[in-house]
Amino acid sequence: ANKTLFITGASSGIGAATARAAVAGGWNVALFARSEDKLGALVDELGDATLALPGDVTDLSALEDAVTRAESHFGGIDAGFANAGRGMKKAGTVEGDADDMRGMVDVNVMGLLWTARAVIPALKKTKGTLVLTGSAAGRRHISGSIYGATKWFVHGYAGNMAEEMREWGGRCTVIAPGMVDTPFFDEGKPDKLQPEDVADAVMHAITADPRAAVREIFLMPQN
Ligand code: NJP
Repeated sequence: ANKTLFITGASSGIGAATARAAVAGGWNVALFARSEDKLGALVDELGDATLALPGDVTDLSALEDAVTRAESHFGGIDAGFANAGRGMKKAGTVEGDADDMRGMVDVNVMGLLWTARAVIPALKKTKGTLVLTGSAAGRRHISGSIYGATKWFVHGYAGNMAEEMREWGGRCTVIAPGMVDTPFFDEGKPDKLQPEDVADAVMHAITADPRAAVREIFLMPQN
């Protein structure tokens, strides 16, 4: 039977590109994000191998319901991709909008933890792989203090989870991309990764031979 990947932030950018790559590789894909219309368009494009599961990653019970639906629809979940994230226009501790700051921590930190909490029981049944979208900004210090700090959290969590999941045969990968050409950054820097480059890295992590744990992939634009 085909394997199944559960993706958050599936409606756009890296998540949508990963859904396309996974379907092309023979996987089923459960698509979780808030934008129902965009998930619907992706299901129209990719067909029966996909399932739209609209919801917000800050809502643990919405994630748990989505995982239950994906498991019963596809017969199991072999990999999870906690990828939903948001940035801030002004990310300074004092300059940034207070509600934006709270919202970003809620999505990038709590949303990631809720995704892991919801999907891990399913991954335990398949000895599956959890992939997290970190960032180059979670591997080095940048100006824009809060966004980078949320991504340092992702990297710290990923290392601990790799050890924790190994106890039952699971794997955890964190992907640290530099700038990617998605709606996430509106400023026009010329040299960026394409979302397909990150999708390739995710596919590598989840399809690696079970004896190999791909713990971290650091991906930068070459030019
Ligand atoms: O951005 P974009 P990316 N609940 O805006 C979803 C990281 N990253 O693909 O809910 C559920 O195209 C949103 O869906 P919707 C970045 O930090 C990027 O670039 O429908 N989903 C959409 O599908 C993030 O972790 C760069 O609005 C929520 C997706 O998140 C990841 O890559 C560099 C949500 C965002 O798609 C994907 O971002 C880097 C919520 N509450 C790391 N809030 C880069 N682009 O340069 C948002 O190092 N989403």
